[in-house]
Amino acid sequence: MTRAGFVAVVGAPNAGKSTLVNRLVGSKVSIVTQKVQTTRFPIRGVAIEGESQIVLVDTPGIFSPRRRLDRAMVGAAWTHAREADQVVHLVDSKAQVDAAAGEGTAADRRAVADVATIVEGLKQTGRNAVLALNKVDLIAREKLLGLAKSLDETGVYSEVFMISAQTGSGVSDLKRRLAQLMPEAPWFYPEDQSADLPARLLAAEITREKVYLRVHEELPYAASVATTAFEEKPDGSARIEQTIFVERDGQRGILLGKGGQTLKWIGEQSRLELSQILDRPVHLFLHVKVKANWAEDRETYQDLGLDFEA
Ligand SMILES: Nc1nc2c(ncn2[C@@H]2O[C@H](COP(=O)(O)OP(=O)(O)OP(=O)(O)O)[C@@H](O)[C@H]2O)c(=O)[nH]1
Ligand SMILES: [Mg+2]
Repeated sequence: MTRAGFVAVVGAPNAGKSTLVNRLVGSKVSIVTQKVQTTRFPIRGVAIEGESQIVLVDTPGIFSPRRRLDRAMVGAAWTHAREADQVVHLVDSKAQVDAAAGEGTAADRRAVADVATIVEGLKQTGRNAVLALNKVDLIAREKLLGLAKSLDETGVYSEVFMISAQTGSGVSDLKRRLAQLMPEAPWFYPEDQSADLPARLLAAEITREKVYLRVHEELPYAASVATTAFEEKPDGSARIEQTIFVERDGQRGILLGKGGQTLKWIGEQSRLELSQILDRPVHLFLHVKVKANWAEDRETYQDLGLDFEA
């Protein structure tokens, strides 16, 4: 008898959702950065535990949407939460505890508001979620218990786990439990498949991560990446062409850097990781284009596969 099902991982920006999904899957399927709102569209990672296949949907952080893209991301996160067999609500416990003690940053206070929004949303969907208190490596245990208690009192959680997605602490217990919660069903994916993200999209995500790593101060969310060509060569290598879109001319200069050094670094890092992930030599060609308002642009959603209404 096998089991298989979908688990939506929801949570405020920066809670550690992508880190958790990568850890549960055991390989990198979703990019992780220290910036909020890194994940822009739902990414599926496939984890296996015993006879269970757990398809994890790493959703964009749920937050108060402003831009069109943000609204589409929030909508996608809730759609997945409603359709999944189980919902895991991941909470950055450090941010919650700091904000409660009056020591938090503005981002921590926003995270508290986001958690309240998610609790409300869960109440409305009328379903229980598994609560996973994350980043327990950063806080004292007694503070954690208070947080667990107050969240449990909302009545929307069926159970509580305390984990560190980063160190892995507590994650195998959570994984075993999710495996039990999956319905009896044949597996959805072959055993050796860990993600169902198309290679073009994954390749674009890897480059976007490098852009963020290198120029996140100067280009907050101002860049998007599209893979424009992806060819398998007869010699077993892959030839990938990508365009990085920025919103203004000045940002183009920042991305290129002095003598093109910044773009060169981004290309080199991305190429190294892509050849590891794709397990073959990669020839990567990056272009930079200015496209004002790409975040308001309809094509952006179609490219990302986000449902879009309104
Ligand atoms: N100390 C610590 N840091 C963590 C843990 N889990 C994640 N992080 C860090 O938290 C930051 C955000 O992690 P992500 O996995 O990108 O968070 P996310 O929830 O996917 O964020 P968005 O996609 O922006 O919504 C990164 O810097 C991670 O390294 C943890 O258990 N402990
Ligand atoms: Mg993420």
